[in-house]
Amino acid sequence: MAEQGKKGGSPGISAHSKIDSLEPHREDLTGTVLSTDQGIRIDSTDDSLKAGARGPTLLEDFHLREKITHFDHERIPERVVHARGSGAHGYFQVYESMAEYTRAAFLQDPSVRTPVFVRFSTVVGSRGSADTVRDVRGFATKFYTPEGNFDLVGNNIPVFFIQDGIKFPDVIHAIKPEPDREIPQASSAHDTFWDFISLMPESTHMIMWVLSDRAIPRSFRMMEGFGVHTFRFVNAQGKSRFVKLHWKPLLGVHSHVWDEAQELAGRDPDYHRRDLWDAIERGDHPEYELGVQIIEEEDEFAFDFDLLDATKIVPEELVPVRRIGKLTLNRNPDNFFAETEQVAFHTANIVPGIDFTDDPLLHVRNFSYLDTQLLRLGGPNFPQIPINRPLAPVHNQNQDGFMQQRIKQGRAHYLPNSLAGGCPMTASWESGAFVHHAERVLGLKARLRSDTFKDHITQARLFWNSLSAPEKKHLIRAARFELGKVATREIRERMVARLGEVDADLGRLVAEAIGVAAPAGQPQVPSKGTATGKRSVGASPALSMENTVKDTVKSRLVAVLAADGFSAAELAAVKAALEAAGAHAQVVSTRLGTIHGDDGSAVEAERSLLTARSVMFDAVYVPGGRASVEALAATGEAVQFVNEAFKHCKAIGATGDGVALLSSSPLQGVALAGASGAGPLVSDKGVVTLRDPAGLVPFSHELLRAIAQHRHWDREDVAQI
Ligand code: HDE
Repeated sequence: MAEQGKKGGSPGISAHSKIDSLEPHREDLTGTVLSTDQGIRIDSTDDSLKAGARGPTLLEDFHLREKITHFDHERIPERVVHARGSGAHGYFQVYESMAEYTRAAFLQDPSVRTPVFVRFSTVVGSRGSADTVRDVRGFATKFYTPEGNFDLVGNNIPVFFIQDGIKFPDVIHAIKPEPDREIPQASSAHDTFWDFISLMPESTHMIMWVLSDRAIPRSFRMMEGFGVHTFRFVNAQGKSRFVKLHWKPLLGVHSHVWDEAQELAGRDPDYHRRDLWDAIERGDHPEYELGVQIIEEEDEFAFDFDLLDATKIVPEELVPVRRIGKLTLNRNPDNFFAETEQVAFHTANIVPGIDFTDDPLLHVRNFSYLDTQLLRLGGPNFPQIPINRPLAPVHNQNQDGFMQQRIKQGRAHYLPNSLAGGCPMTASWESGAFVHHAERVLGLKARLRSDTFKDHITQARLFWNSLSAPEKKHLIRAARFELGKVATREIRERMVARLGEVDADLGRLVAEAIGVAAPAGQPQVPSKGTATGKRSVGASPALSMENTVKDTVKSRLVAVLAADGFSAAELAAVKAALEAAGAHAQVVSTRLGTIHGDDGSAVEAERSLLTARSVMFDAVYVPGGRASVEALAATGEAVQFVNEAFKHCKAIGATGDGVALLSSSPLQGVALAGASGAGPLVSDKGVVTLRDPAGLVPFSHELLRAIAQHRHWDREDVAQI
């Protein structure tokens, strides 16, 4: 297991592991000799074969031709959606047997670690587009279970734009760059998208999510995942129940602010990919709990929405999410192309014990993924690519096709046969076969939409009503931005009318910023549930990110602004406290390299004010030391660094003379230590300052608390974002 050793080991992925099964395909070039693809050793790869040093290149140079030809064929088509992605390996472990609900083998035994590969993605942008754009994020997980691969191909938003998959090409054509001018890249803020949405009432709930902070996550490690559709769990006795699947990140659900996300798209377009990679390399393994909402079949019609409608959630307050296991991502891919690019997820990759419902979005997906992969991966043998291979044995009579890797023996490639003893034989439910749930189906063949799918406003309003005041403000600003980029006035009018249906204030506040009349106020109609006696809620606290995990600084990045002459005692004490709590402190200085403290001690400045901006960090700390603070203040960039962190509502700390750097920046309305009347330790709106070095312990404690809050929205009253 040389590879495992190289990556520092992968706890949990041992004997019966994906790495083991892939090992023959992994290649370490260390100590090898250069050869052609035919295994011929090569004497030089720096000069082509020529007739004389200045003469023509010869066709005879088979090494040159092979090398260039292979290069010419390196690209494969990018995914038609979700082209930009980042992957990671890990494992899943169930907390306790779920046998009562499902016979799926990987959900039975808490001692078993099932290997997984996860790919996170944006939806709209091309492969090279920026990570931090406003968009839905894909969260696709391949479980390599002993019964075959199970793919949970989810998103970080629990609903979708459309109810029937036949509309998928339309929504994607509308949101992708406009076909005549091929702009904008990776953005929904343009006419065609909002034109389509304004004519599609069923998208109302989804666009509330897309306009919310959920669509600009701080990290893949800090977002939820959702299976979106209602699936089935089926137990060994064949009893079926409905199930909604969730991923709950242990670090909580956190987002960027819009201005920060936009700046990052320029300053570090790989921000999320880098964040995931670095976290795993550092040992900050992302963790998510698998949550299930289980609904008895008898309750299929108990709610004020249809369980088959992918534009609806099952509010957690109606059906609690039970956390049944944990996903841990602990290993970066060895090769982006071979793994992250070639991985092929498919909603129809399902194992016994899990099954589909009649969600019309899901049914189209069950067709689409295989179809698109045939094109993208060049033929029907892509399941044989190492990252896609199941751990479970594969035996069937599929044969031939481009890039066939298997050499099947024998001549009876058909069933039934007698020449091969009837093999491979079929199995039964009892012996591990997938047997489709025997659902009774009755209906007229017609292009229809169920009446139970036709309420498009109640849950959009539920989402809006469940947000905190800052989240509402952000959503309004997002709508102003998106619609403000729409040139066609009628589209803007139609959209504010729709937003006004969700909430009159929302419609009015957006309208007034985008040059259209406020929509006529809509009466707050009670939800259908209230009218029909079905199960419903008016607000769902689980939908607000305000109620997420806010008690940890684990894996957070804190910039320490320091230059020669910094207070060594202050920096050391605060850095130690941050690191003890699981955060990471990085010194940012006027230049890279070693800088010296006031006692002559040395620290390494890993980043400079030229290469690092506050948007790349979760918080800022400025230690004292007059020379250090004066050198920083002289650059202007350090002041901008602090200002921006303030504007983006991040925790800021300063001790001793470091407080002076804060005083030189316009942190409006914030009390600082040592300012007239303020005491030695002051904590105000996430800005924590200390004049008296004796108080470093309570200071660090307070700074950690401020960082754990993630953002201090109470500043938004004074800062224009
Ligand atoms: Fe996808 N989707 N999708 N989608 N989707 C693809 O498959 C499609 C939908 C999702 O990291 C494609 O291999 C249709 C919902 C993720 O490789 C394609 C419909 C959800 C990924 C496709 C949907 C998703 C994809 C493009 C409506 C959340 C990336 C390349 C019926 C539950 C997987 C590919 C990865 C990728 C089709 C709707 C999630 C074209 C037709 C709803 C995370 O097959």
